[in-house]
Amino acid sequence: MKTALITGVCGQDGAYLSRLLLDKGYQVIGLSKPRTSMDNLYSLEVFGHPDFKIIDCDITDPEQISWALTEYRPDEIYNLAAQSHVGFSFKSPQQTCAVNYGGYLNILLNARRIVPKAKIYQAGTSEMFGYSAKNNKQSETTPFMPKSPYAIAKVAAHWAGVNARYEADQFVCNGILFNHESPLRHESFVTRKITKAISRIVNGEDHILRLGNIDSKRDWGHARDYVDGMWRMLQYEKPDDYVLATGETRTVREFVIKAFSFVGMKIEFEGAGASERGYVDQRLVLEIDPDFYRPNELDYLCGDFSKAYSVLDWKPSTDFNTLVKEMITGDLK
Ligand code: G4F
Repeated sequence: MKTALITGVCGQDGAYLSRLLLDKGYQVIGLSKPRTSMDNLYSLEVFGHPDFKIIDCDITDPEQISWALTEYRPDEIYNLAAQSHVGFSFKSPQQTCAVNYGGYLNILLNARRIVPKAKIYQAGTSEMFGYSAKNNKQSETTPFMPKSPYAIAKVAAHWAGVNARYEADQFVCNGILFNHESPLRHESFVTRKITKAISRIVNGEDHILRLGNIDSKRDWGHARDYVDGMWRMLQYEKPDDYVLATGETRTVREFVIKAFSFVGMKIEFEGAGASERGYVDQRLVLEIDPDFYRPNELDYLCGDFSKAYSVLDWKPSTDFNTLVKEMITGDLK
């Protein structure tokens, strides 16, 4: 039986990846900061599985990481723990760096000493492309020019992993993942914020959806597909870096329109910029709130996943309509 260690196990990706690995017969050791909600693990029936164990562990603490690696000696390590909010990283760059880079170094360096043969997956991000992303599709060869503290820390972690292959012969794969969503997505991310708000409106609440930049474009896929890509990276004969994406991009506005359409509502927009409003049958349902604008917005992302397709036989299986429908249906329930 293989053992996988997953940091950030309580998040959306941690829950889907745990489910996938348990179904493949792995023992899964999940690390999570104390007092994190386990709702996602319950909803996928991960928590309570005989081969699943959860450990309180903050990746910024090298002692705890060292203990977990010594105790469980994993074959595969998936580093999903992160301060993953791009907007918040502008307010807290040092904490973001401490977790997203420093925490990862704790894993990489302790693994080198304790389990040198362990295969490591590092959760990188399309945010790393930053200024390079200009109406072109981004691939593994597109330069990283990060625009946020979040992305800067992720770029540092990416290169630490690449260098670990040469310095210490560690098997490290960097996933460069574009946005991936699901009904388990936290509502601090825009897609879930939208579907949750719409479900409240449908249920008769007097709720107004307040958003920032609704014209930024994102390449949105389903998290379930992306965790399968993570696993495939570690099964391939040699470590490498891969983009996982859908190759399609849409504005936040298009997501809003589509989500409203699934509940039989047509949203109409009036005004422009921070004064723009959205109405359904003349009822105000959406306002722009500049508090959600980012100091340095990355307003276009669209990924080229052809390397993952040709090497790993990976491709996304959930289209945009199905994703939005699954999310809105989940929230209506
Ligand atoms: O949903 P978001 O917060 O996701 P973002 O910033 O693209 O980052 C997500 O995807 C990355 C991969 O590309 C991950 F690395 C990262 O950890 C995270 O999972 O924002 C999406 C877009 C942005 O352009 C943002 O400015 O939506 C815009 N937006 C507009 N109004 C908003 C809001 N974002 C949030 N979170 N909240 C709003 O009210």
